[in-house]
Amino acid sequence: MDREEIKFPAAIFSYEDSNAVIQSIAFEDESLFHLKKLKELSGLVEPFDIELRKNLLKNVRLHDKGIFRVKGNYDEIYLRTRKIFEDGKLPITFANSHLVSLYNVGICDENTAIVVFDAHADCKQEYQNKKFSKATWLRRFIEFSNPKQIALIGIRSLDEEELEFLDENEVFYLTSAEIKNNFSKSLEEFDKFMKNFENVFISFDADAIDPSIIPGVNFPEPLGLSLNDVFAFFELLREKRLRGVDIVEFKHIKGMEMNEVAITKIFYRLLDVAFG
Ligand SMILES: [Mn+2]
Repeated sequence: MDREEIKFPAAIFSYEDSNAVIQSIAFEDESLFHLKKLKELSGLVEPFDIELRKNLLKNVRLHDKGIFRVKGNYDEIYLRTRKIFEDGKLPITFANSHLVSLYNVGICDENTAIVVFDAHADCKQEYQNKKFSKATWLRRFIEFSNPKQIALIGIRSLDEEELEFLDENEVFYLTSAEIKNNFSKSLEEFDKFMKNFENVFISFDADAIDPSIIPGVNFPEPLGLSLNDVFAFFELLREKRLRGVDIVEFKHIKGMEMNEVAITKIFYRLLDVAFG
């Protein structure tokens, strides 16, 4: 597996001294470009947050392992994530494809909620003749694990079969419209769901956010969440132990920095939830 030594400017710690470790996964050359742009433009974001009156990275010691080009052997993703986790550090994976989450959630025990922010349910039986893809990964996971561990936040694009599958398996979900129309009730329901778990794994698809804020995604869907919406959900996770984070499906748009700035803000906010 090839590796490129390109790091987030904020990742200034050695592996040994770190408490959070970033790995980026590129399945093809194009995503390598998007990952590089994210790292470069993340430098535009001020880690100090005026609303919370603190530096979001104050207690975070970030290490960046660089960008891995993965061809075929996806188990390597899981093995590397598990190693970071077993070393007592928070594994954070950036990738253009949501498929990485299928491998990374392998580190979750039954006491870990898997919270997926996404416009899509990713529960298709097959996608483009593939059983393992960004549009099928959550169905594959549910087929061999406990669907009651999953919370799907912000969905608004799926087909009848996917909805049937979610309902049959009693997956907890909140649609984007439900969240918009009844914000406090949605937070309450999510809080109740989280009461069953001590730990949390977050799989964050950038298209959960409205494309007027993050247009640089593979499958843009209107009527999405705002950054403040998702930050309110994050706030309910402060008492939990964060086991892992995936941030996926984003891409660079030429001449535009907003995608990367918004994603970095989400990233820093999650780090503060974990360590702040
Ligand atoms: Mn999606």
